[in-house]
Amino acid sequence: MNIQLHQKKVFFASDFHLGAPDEKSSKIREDKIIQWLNSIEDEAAAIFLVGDIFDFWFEYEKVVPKGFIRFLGKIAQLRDKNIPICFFTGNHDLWMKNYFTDELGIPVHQNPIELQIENKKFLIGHGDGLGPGDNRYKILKKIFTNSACQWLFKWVHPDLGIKFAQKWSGSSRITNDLKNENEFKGEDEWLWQYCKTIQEHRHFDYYIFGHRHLPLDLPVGKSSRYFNLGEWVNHFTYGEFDGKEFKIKTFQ
Ligand SMILES: [Mn+2]
Repeated sequence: MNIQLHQKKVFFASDFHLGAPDEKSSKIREDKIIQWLNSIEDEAAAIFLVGDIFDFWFEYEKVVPKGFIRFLGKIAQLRDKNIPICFFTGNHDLWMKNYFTDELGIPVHQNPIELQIENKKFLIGHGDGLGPGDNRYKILKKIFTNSACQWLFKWVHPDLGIKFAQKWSGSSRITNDLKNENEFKGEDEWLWQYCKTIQEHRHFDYYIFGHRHLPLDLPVGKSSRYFNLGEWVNHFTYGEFDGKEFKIKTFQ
């Protein structure tokens, strides 16, 4: 995949966690996200939404979860203006299938993708399950992505299935994450380690990940950086690439 900028910019954001921790605060966040999308739409060459956009998402044969209607409307409007949008699944919404692709022409990536924008090489992904550690989650992810498990879950009535999933998600939810994970762990930042490992045999100018909920801008070797996009419950951070430089910015 190759993106031409034509004087425009590419934008990146992740971890909106729409739906969490409750409807009221999610609505306020949703409004803020729409304001951000309004503010960038005229200069957006493309928008990458890098996982955990929804705190829970599951696509049944004929049913998708209620809610987020203004966000979805805004996304649809941007697509109708022909602005490319890319979704990534995160660990909270890894059950996205082809709904967004069929309805809106938005590709949904389950794994990191390589991308060239102007003359810079990007590796972009949510970041869950990459690098060392996080072994409990790596086992869970095997279960969550198992097609037999998904098939079984799909036959639970959505009113029950979604309620159960939201309870579960609440136990690992952003509020918990932020309690324990809001501090920079130095050399133990496992996504940073992951970038360094990749960089040993391949070169990317920019490694862009979410999942960590902490905005980061760290060197990976001499001419390469790892950026973490932060999240939208407390930080309201996003990435912006103008063809020359990648920056983490805060939406006010
Ligand atoms: Mn997240």
